[in-house]
Order: sequence, then C-alpha cells, then structure tokens
Amino acid sequence: MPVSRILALLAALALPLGSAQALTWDETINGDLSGDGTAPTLLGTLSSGDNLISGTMGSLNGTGPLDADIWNFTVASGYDLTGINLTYYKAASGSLLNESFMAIATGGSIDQNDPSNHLSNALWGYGQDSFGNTYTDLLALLDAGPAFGGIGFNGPLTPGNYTFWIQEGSDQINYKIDFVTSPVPVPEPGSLLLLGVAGLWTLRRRRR
Ligand SMILES: [Ca+2]
Ligand SMILES: [Ca+2]
Ligand SMILES: [Ca+2]
Repeated sequence: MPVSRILALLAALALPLGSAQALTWDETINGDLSGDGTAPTLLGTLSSGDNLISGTMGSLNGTGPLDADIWNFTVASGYDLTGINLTYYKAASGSLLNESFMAIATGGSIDQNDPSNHLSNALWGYGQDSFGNTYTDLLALLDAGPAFGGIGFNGPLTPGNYTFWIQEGSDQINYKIDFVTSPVPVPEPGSLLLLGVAGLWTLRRRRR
C-alpha cells in the first residue's frame, strides 16, 4: 500500500471525534442540572478537548432548598478524561473560605446517601490552599480521595460512563468546570516499525 494511502486512512480514522464540536451545558441557557442522583442530566459523549459545564448551586445564605447539580457523561473509547478543571468559582456571600462537595461514580447514577460506591469524593473551593485562591485541579483532588469513603482511582479516568455530583450546603456558588478529554497515547506506526526492526536485530545478534 502506498504511503500516501496509509496517511489518508490514518487521517480518516482520527477525524470523527477530533472534529466534534465542544460540548457545553450552561444553566442560564440549557436549564438547571438535575438534583437527583438516580436521574442525572444526560450530557452524552464528551468531545475531544474541552467540555464546559457552568451554573449555580447551593442556596442563597443557606436558606431555602439546596440546589445540587448532577450530570452523566461518557468518555469515548480511545480517549481518557485527563482533566477536571475549575475555571470559575464565586460564592454569593463573597466568602473566600467556602468549600463545596463533589463526588464521581461509574455508571448512570450516584448514591447521595452512601458514598461506598463513589469512585471518589472531595471538598473543593476557595479554602483549599488557605490563601483564598481557587483550587483548580479537581481531578487531582478526586485522585487524592476519596475523602469520605469510596473506591478510589489513580491517574486519568478511562473510557466509560460516569456520574458527577456537586453540592453546596451553606452558600450559593456560581461555577464553571472544564472536563478535558485527550486521545489515549498510542505508539506511532513508525516507532512500532523501529521497535520491530530493533527486536529482530537483537534476536539475530543473540543467535550468532
Ligand atoms: Ca443548578
Ligand atoms: Ca440542580
Ligand atoms: Ca488516587
């Protein structure tokens, strides 16, 4: 097969996910995200790169019903979830000590009463570094957890279906979170070929 045809085939394989539009959910446009762990808002398959979720949760001055936000998403095969980055976090009270709760579970629901099946959970918000700065790397916080019981995980989250829950108990929080997916690194065909050649060479040397 000519090299040009191989390159064309590789480009075609990379296209379907790479060209997808970024997924966004903005509560001011798309409506409040579900507060029910057994019926999360279904966001579908995350796009390659950035996926932006923004909204409001908790309650003003801790009074009235607490708004939890819970959503379900899929990480496509061939991709990892490599980042959950907090890009905006503001408490209505102006507090810089606020800490909210988050949890993630595999599958289509998350238990809001029993954390034992949570993949992880942790606190997040301004309080994390004691200097009033927002702790932005939520995936690292979850990786370091679970803080309240659960299963635990290490490194990027592999392809599959997940449910994510955020909750605030004493304030109203405006937030924006970026879920980042990246192609799973695979050895390039060229380096595979080199490995094969090197392997043969080693084998022949051993046989001499
Ligand atoms: Ca909300
Ligand atoms: Ca909600
Ligand atoms: Ca871990």
